Amino acid sequence: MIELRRKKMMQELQLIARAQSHSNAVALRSGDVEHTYSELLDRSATVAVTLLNGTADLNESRIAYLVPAGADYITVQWAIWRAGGVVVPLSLSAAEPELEYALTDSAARCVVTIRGLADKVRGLCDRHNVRLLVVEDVSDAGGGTLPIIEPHRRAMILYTSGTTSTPKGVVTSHLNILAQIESLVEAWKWQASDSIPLFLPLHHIHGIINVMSCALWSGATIETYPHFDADAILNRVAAGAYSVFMAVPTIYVKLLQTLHGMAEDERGDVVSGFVGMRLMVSGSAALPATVHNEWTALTGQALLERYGMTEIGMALSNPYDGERRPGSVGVALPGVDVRLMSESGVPIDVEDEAGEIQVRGPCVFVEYWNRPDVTAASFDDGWFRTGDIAVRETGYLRIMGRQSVDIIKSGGYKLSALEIESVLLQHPSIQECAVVGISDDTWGEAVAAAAVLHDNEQLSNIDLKTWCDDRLSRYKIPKQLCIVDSLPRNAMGKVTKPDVRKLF
Ligand code: MLC
Ligand code: AMP
Repeated sequence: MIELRRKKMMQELQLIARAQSHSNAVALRSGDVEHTYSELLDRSATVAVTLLNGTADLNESRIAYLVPAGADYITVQWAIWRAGGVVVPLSLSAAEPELEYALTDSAARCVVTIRGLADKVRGLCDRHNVRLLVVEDVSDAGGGTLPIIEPHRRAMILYTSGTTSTPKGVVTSHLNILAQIESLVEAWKWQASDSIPLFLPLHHIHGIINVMSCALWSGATIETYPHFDADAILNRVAAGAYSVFMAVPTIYVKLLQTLHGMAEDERGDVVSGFVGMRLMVSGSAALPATVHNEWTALTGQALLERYGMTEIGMALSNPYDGERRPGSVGVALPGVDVRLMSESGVPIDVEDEAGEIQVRGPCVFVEYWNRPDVTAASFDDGWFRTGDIAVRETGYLRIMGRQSVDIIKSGGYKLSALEIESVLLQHPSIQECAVVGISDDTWGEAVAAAAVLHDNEQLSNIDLKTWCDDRLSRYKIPKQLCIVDSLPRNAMGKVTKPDVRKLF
């Protein structure tokens, strides 16, 4: 019997086998409702059988899902994996063209959603002949066999904006995901007794891997929020509900604003809640040293800043034990090789010389979906080229900037100036435009657009925002618009983005 059970465990994906070992522990709390690991596993097996629809294995078919954080999200993610599919999480804030792009680019076979969101995707599914499955409608048909999934198989596609005008699908295997989780669990000492709030979006690696998957791997408890809600989160912090906290720098800026606006006794309770945590992490964008220091002064907690990317998981981290240096991203995480490469293609082994961060190891993604040329160009002799520039200062890496002027990091989201420009150019009044990121105390960088209009046309920022609403996620919409007679260009006729920035 035990032998049989062990054999079954070995056939399961490791993430699922780990969840089985946590059986009756609380995996998830959403409001007043708690879900054990066993409940999520049972439900995911039922949804997996429904997804299989009589077939033996989804064989890496892409299954997209539009599901808010909560029991259904985990159920659906595990179900797709257990049925042999590749998960394609969709953004809850995406506009219809963005959803359509993810569906068609990944050639998704099915979209799974909840009743409350079905209308958002029904038309798209009909148009593209994609099966629509509403998770609440799945009932237990009794039994069914799940396939054995080899860990080298593809597991996930996350869409990332960058140096191309359309987002790229970053493909990771089960092995990649495992390596990403195990590295963080070891470095940050995740434990079954941990409890963490989850308010980050679940179509990006920060929320999916660093928060959700590491917690579930460890047998810890996740408390989900439908969206970032500073007051609700701080209430639970004051109640001592969490041992670990992970957020992007913008969230720490917003929490500081909320804390400063509180009455002193109320703030005291919240600060006690933060003081009691064993770990607070910041990442996805540069944490200004001023914010780091202000946070420590107010809460006594030294934020642990780390650096990562969709393509590689997390690569660098300040230490769990030891100096956490403001403005620095620390050293390579366990199992990750990191090097700095000079512009002339020579690895840098001295301090204080800037070079590109390149990363190697089992955490590094498989490929960009259907883009073999872009994938090949992203590697240098087996090392992934991040496009981020850093220097080593007394052992720790400090991020200096990015190679591309077309990447903008706003509130932790990576945005492509080229993608936003290509949408703005569809506006009937816009003849030419250039999108840049401008420095912003809250967002890190804010999206700004300079535009040349067709003759006799006028365009206000408000009108542009309204027009963009159906076409772009709201966080991509320019916060500033500057109408100009012509865009600044160099002698070759190329728009000079540093000069565009000076317009704002
Ligand atoms: C919201 N808004 C933004 C924005 N988020 N504008 C620019 N940039 C953003 N990131 C806009 C909304 O459109 C709205 O404008 C207004 O701000 C208020 O919206 P909100 O929804 O109330 O904002 P809020 O809930 O406070 O959201 C802020 C946030 C969110 C920081 C919680 O942006 C967020 O969750 N960011 C995290 C993204 C993330 O997980 N990145 C990780 C990528 S992985 P209007 O005009 O419409 O009213 C990665 C790898 C790694 O980077 O290393 O981790
Ligand atoms: P994404 O492509 O959305 O996964 O974002 C990855 C990018 O976020 C990296 O290439 C960096 O530019 C940026 N990033 C992540 N963490 C940090 C950090 N701690 N400091 C500065 N930039 C960061």
